[in-house]
Amino acid sequence: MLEYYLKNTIYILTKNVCVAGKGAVIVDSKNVSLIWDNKTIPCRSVILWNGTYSIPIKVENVRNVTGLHLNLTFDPNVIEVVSIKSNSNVYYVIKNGSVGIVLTNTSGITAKKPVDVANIAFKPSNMGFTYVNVTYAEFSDENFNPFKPSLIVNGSIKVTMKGDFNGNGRIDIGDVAYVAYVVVDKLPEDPRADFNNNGRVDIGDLAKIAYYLIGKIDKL
Ligand SMILES: [Ca+2]
Ligand SMILES: [Ca+2]
Repeated sequence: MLEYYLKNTIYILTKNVCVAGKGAVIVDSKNVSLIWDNKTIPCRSVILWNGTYSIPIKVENVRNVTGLHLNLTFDPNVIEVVSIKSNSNVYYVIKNGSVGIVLTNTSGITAKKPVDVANIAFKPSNMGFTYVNVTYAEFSDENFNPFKPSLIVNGSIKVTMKGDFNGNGRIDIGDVAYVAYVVVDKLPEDPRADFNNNGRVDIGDLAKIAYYLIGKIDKL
């Protein structure tokens, strides 16, 4: 029993969260995309700049958890946290760069494998990178005694501009050249460069970013 609890984990946005293909490609007039940086699986969802999106807070290896108290921090210059959603009873307070969360579950949360306990709804604020760190976490067990998770895995969110492959915050000739290299297979396939949404990076995508750079088209 004790060993079971020793392995319990809380985490945000690990490699399991963001699978390839999550989030259909959606492009808005500002040509801005948001990329979830999960470190191991490339996830290149392009989403609306002014939309609201969510990342899950997950737990695993827990049994009969009756409550959870969390504090998260993030860079408010990169994202704005809008709300915390959960199927459990949830209370939260959003401050500048942090969010405090209390949730209770009168059925008890039991999970060997990762399950969502809440979702962080956020909007991108600016291009950039932010960690989403768990700075405090405590569970309540079936006897209402608090205990700490044995492992905490922090998350991160990266907001980038669509087509900015060299990461300098603007579309430039370097980005166009990058696509040219992908098209001729001198660089690996990169779904971020599929601007015409036909499932592959081809000459049409190269033409699109080239025309965007010289102003023939106004949307990538
Ligand atoms: Ca660039
Ligand atoms: Ca294409």
